[in-house]
Amino acid sequence: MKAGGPLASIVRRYQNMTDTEIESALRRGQLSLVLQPIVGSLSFRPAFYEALLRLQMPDGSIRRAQDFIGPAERSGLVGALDSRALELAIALLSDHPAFELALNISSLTTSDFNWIRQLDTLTLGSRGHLRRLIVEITETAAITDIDRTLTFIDTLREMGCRIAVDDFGAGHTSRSMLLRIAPDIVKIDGKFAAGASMPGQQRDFFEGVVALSREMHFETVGEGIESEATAQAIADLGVTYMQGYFFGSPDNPVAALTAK
Ligand code: G
Ligand code: MN
Repeated sequence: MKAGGPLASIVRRYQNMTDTEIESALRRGQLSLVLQPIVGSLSFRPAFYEALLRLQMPDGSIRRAQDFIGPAERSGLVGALDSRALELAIALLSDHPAFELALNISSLTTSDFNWIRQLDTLTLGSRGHLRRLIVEITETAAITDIDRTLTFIDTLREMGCRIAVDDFGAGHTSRSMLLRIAPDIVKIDGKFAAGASMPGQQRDFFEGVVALSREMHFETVGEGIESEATAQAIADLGVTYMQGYFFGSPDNPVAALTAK
């Protein structure tokens, strides 16, 4: 189809609409965090939660982060989104002293020291908050601007936060990058989960990451676990934690987890 044809105009309109909607959601406070449990592989009980951003549309429908982070990265709005997500996360840590949260940040934010300044301001340097915050970054983030990203990571760790590398193995997996980052936690991409219960490349990858992590004292999370059989197979491979629909939906409002 030639550029500027009917499809192009629909796509453009959709993206423009999304930008306006994101700005309006930011202004109106229509962003919120939902939580997905990450369970211990021995206890099968929640150890901490991943916070995921949701945007409420004027018609009441809810958009997931993956539907608006990409456009926001292209339009420059992602800094404001990550800043809002941080405010919400710190408020959650304040309201729920037993919670530990993993928060995703955009690959653009991993070189934005304003985000760290905001974290410092919001927590007033309180170690009690900072040590309950895990910052999830993606492998590709580190590759874009490695020196700045490593400084960003070091600063966060000095403040008491933990670092998780998200979706490890999803893209151009690089063990050397993982070793340079030396995260507290490696999250193994969900695409390897289903294959973990039988011999093959997926299980080999899993075993390799678990062995390396054990040697380097990184904790591990098996992502995308959707069945009991997969959960058992992945627990047997020796991961520290597990996450996926089998253990809990990524759509728990905080109230659902705290209501008795
Ligand atoms: O990239 P990251 O791992 O932060 O993305 C988390 C996303 O993974 C959530 O938006 C959630 O919808 C999705 N997710 C969580 N658990 C599962 C699962 O068991 N299966 C699949 N396919 N997706 C999941
Ligand atoms: Mn994540």
